[in-house]
Amino acid sequence: MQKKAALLVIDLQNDFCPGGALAVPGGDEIAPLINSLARYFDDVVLTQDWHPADHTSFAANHPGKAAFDTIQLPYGPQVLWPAHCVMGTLGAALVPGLDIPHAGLILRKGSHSSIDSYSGFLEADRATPTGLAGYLRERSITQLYICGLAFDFCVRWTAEDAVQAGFEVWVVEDACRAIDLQGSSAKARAAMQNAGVKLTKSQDLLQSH
Ligand code: VGL
Ligand code: ZN
Repeated sequence: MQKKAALLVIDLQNDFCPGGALAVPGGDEIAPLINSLARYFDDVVLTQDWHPADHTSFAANHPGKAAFDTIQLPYGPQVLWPAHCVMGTLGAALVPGLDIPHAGLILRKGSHSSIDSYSGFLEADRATPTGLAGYLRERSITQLYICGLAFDFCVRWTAEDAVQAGFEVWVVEDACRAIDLQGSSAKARAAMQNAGVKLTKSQDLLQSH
């Protein structure tokens, strides 16, 4: 079978960059590198975290709770975040430095009020698919290179679900940045490796082309 690879760029949005509502340290640094990587791929998918204002992941929607607390929801534990990536706002927009005009799909996720979705494939109830696996399969894509924000949340969940969905998966570590909440970055690395995700560096990817 022919191997065809796509690049997934996760949540490169203003709110995840310094000055944004849920800033990831160094989040603004990786756009130029990701633009360079994207030139090696015919198929590029961008994801956008895209929440309604009443989203269940926002601390402000849970009286008495604070940002970064964890609560129990019907589908399991949920970290509460500052309100971020509210659909249609400037904070939810892709960062202006992203320059990938040939990206074929912008996939929005996390748009159901009562379910979060770190993963680009499956929402946090672990039952509601976004349609991304079908899109990729229909285009005969078997390999995925994943980069973006945040390494320890949306990149991690997307990568693990991608392996589950049957893709061969690499995370390009230097083209990611992490939130690093209570060791979540190291935990994410170990969990991804356990799940069969390969960690790589942009240099290795660029050299192999
Ligand atoms: C993300 C926390 C909440 C991410 C999204 O893109 O990693 N993290 N929503
Ligand atoms: Zn979110």
